[in-house]
Amino acid sequence: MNVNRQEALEYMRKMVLIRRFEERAEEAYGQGRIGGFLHLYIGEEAIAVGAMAAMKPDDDVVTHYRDHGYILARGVDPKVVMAELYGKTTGVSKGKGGSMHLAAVDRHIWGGYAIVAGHIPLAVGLALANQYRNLPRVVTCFFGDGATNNGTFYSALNMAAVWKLPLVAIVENNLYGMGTAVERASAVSDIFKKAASFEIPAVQTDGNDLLGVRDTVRTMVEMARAGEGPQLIEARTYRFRGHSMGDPQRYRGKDEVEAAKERDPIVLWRRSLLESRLATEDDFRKIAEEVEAEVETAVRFAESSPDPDPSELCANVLVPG
Ligand SMILES: Cc1ncc(C[n+]2csc(CCOP(=O)(O)OP(=O)(O)O)c2C)c(N)n1
Ligand SMILES: [Mg+2]
Repeated sequence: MNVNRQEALEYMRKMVLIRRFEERAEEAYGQGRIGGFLHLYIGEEAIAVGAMAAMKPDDDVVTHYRDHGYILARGVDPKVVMAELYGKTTGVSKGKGGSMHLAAVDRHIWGGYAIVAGHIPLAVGLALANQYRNLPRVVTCFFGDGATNNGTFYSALNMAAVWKLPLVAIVENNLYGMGTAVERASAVSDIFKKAASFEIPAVQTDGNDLLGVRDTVRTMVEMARAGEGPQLIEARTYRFRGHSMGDPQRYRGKDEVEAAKERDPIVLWRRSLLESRLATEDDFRKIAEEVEAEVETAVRFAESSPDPDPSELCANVLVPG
C-alpha cells in the first residue's frame, strides 16, 4: 500500500473522530440540546478524509450541508465544531450557522450550504478568483448525487469548463437524495457521465475505499492545478443514517442498510491495515480511547459555552438593499 504507518493511523483517527463526533451529536440532538437540521455523514467518512489527505492545506473547500466530516478532516478543533452545532458563541460561525453552515476561512473551508447545488457557482467563483490572482490553489466542491439534477450544476460547470478553472467537483453518490433513489430522479445513474456534457474529465471511484479516494483526488487536483481545467469525481458510497434526524426511512429496507454496512469504510480500512501489518488491535484501541476523550471534551466545551447574546442577532447579517 502506498501509505506509511503514521499516515495510515492518522487517516484511521480522523475517520473514527468523525464517526464518534456524529454519534455524540445524534445523542445530543435526541436530548434536545442541538436544534435545527442535522445531516449525518456516517458511512461516508473515507471521502472527506481521503480527499483532505490529497489536497494542500490552502486548497479551498466548498461543501454542501452534510458537512461535519470535511471540517474535522481538515483538522479544525472538534470543540468549536461541536459548539457550532449547539448554537453557542464559541462555535466556528459564532453559533449562527449551526450544523449546515460550518466554515473556517483560515483553513480554507468556505462553508457548508443548504441550498442543493447553490454552492457550486460559489466554488466556480472562488476558482475564477484563484486563477485571476495566479494563485496555485485548487477549489474542491463537494455535493450529492441529487445536486447533479439541478440546473445550477450545469450552468456552473459549463462556465468552469469554458474558463478552464482549477476546480475539482466531488460528487458523493450515496444512492439517495432525501428519500428518492438516484435512478428515480436522475436519467443517468452513473453520475460521472454527466461531465461529458462539458468535456470535463471524470472518473467513478469507490467512495468507501480510503486510499482509492485519496489517490483519485490527488490525481485530479494536480491536473486542475497544472491548468488542465475542471475535473469531476463520482465517489460511490452509502449513508448509514437517515437523510437528516427524524427520517423514518420508509424508502429503503433495513436489510439494504445492513448489507451496506459490510462495506463500512472504517471496517475496510481497519482490515487492510491489519492485513498489511501496518497497525495492530492495540493501535485501534488507543485511537478509540483518544478520540473518545477528545469528543467528550468537545461536548463539555459546547455545553458549558454561553448562548449568543440577543443583541448579536443582527450582527454580521447582510440584507441586500
Ligand atoms: C434547491 C433545493 N431544493 C430542494 C432542497 C431540499 N433538499 C435538501 S437535501 C435534498 C437532497 C439532496 O440530495 P443529495 O444531493 O444526493 O445529497 P445527500 O443529502 O444525499 O448527501 C433536498 C432535495 C434544497 N435544500 N434545496
Ligand atoms: Mg445523495
